[in-house]
Amino acid sequence: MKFTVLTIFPEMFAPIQESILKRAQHSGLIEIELVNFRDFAESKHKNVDDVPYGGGAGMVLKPEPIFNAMASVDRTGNSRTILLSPQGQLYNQKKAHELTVYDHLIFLCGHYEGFDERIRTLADEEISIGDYVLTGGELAAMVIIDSVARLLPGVLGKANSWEHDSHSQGLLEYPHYTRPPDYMGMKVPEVLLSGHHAEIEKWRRKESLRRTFMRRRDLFERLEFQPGDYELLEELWPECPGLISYRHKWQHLEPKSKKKKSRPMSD
Ligand code: 4F9
Repeated sequence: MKFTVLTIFPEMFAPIQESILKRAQHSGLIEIELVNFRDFAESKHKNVDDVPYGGGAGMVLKPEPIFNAMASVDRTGNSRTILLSPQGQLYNQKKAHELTVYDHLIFLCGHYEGFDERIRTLADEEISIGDYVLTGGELAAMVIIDSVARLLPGVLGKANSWEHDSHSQGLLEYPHYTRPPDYMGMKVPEVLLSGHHAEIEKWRRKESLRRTFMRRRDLFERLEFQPGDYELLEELWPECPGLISYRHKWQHLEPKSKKKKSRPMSD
């Protein structure tokens, strides 16, 4: 996948030239192209901003440099142009997966107090990474590039190693442990040392449900439970204050009791 970023601060993108994304670029899995739209400014002073019509504080990004920069971007592939702004749709893991279908993501990074409204017509969509204001769209573009790139086949070592990530099933991740089994009296749960894979999977699912309930009630309320969750939730509710009030949401998963039908004996 190719990522193109239109920014007046290309040097800000050093963090995504390291580690896993560095390797992914060297192996050709991703390409990151940085376009400095100041290079496309028309005035002799290369200014990219101007005072707002109607007055007011701060400067506004001019349309010409960004329109000219966009015209220089090769958009022959299946591309999507994204404007980063606090007024966009809220970003999440589902959205990251949705963006993996494109060959080319193009990011428009605003700065200063705002941008000329006509710049919005260049974008297919507008995304916010959270309800706060940044000094510009660059950090938001990096967040999206990082979270999308790691979902692409081959970027993380093993294919689909993101499947157990927090949020990928709408759940938070279970706790992880490595050696030693007892560190200063803090013990690794016995089941993880048992080698009993089915029991380990059940424990992990139960702890994911517990964590999601305790830490992210909003996510818990939107969960679609699986049949195997019945047993885990029935174990969990006596251990989790407040969970009992959600019991109606898993009662339909109660396994049908397999009563043996009484049938006439055939001697
Ligand atoms: C962009 C904030 C995306 C949150 C862009 C100032 C921004 C932002 N998500 N803040 N410019």
